[in-house]
Amino acid sequence: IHMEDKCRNGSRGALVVLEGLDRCGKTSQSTRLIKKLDELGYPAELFRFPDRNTVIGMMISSYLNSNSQLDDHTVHLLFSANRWEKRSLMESKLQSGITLIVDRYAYSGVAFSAAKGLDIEWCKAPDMGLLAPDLVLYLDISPEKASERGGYGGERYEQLEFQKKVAQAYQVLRDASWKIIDASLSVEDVEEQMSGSVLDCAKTCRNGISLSQ
Ligand code: DGP
Ligand code: NA
Ligand code: NA
Repeated sequence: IHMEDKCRNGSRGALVVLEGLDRCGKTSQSTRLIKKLDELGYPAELFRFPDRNTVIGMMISSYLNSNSQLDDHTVHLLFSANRWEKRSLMESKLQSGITLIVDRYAYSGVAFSAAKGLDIEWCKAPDMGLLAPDLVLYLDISPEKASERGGYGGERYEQLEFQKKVAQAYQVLRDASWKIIDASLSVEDVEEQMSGSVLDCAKTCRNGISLSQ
């Protein structure tokens, strides 16, 4: 996905994205990372997509809860619009030195829609121009193992066969810059795998070195 480089020089926060299947543990890890960064003197904030608090986010939430039906292309564009509506806020936070931990981003956008059979290039287009992450952490877990975790099956996409397709789509999107995390381990061990690279990333961005490109 072609996304835009951020501030080219000067100190700034890092844009760290967590991706993975449903129930891979992203949400609890994001919270832990924020706490760790804060403790070490790196101001950090959590962003989560979809952000269900906006008008667009409420439409998405209703769709995910199967309270409304939407065409696959339409919902794809809503998810993208939901990221666009936070773009300038994210940019100003990064510029003011805040590191952002982002629970899902454009990769989810492409992976979940490609899993439905939509054309992958079509899926990438609306997210072009969003801010490029400095670090992508993929919390790797098998669809089978994720499906055994508590709370599974509550929303539209939380079905084993569909998640298998999402996992395949993520594999196509992955590149060498992604850090693959074994998300089948304990919460502590997963955090241990992630925190070093997140701190390095925050430090590098604070020192004014751009990581993307
Ligand atoms: P979460 O709040 O992280 O559990 O996400 C809700 C569900 O929406 C989850 O099944 C993943 C899916 N999802 C997240 N972002 C996107 C997106 O951009 N497009 C599509 N189609 N699905 C998404
Ligand atoms: Na979910
Ligand atoms: Na989540």
